Amino acid sequence: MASLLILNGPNLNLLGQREPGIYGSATLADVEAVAMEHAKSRGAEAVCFQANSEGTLVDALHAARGTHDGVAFNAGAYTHTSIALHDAIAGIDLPVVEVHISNVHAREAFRHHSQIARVCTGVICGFGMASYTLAIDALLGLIEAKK
Ligand code: CA2
Repeated sequence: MASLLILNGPNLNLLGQREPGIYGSATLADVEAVAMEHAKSRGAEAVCFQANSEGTLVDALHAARGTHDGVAFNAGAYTHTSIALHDAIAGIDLPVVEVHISNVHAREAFRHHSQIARVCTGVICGFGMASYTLAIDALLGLIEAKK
């Protein structure tokens, strides 16, 4: 059974508590429950983890190697700043899909550039909570095609 890591970065623990106009009203627990259920319905497993600090996210990516078959990663604002996350993704030899709830390209200019997209397999943004289920489908398609 394929195992996916659903990794969320800084401030995503606040989902559903503020800015519902941008991020919707679902909480992180809701997002994680939908992701786990969706993976299960596809015969796979989703394991969820959230951290606010960059180093903990680097550690989570390193630990994914040999444990999971792919990662759906919403790096939050570190997407736009973190070379450390770029290097961690480049170092793990796993498919990583960059995920965003909002359409970052329709927002402030500082959100238009991603430091991690270059080393991700693909990017999904702007579909609200469905960005995660789309990322799961994309990863499972890749994993299946590799068999
Ligand atoms: O759209 C996304 O998923 C983002 O990754 C969310 C990040 C943002 O920095 C990225 O540019 C795009 C921010 C997550 C913060 O989420 C909050 C939710 C509720 C209240 C405050 C922050």
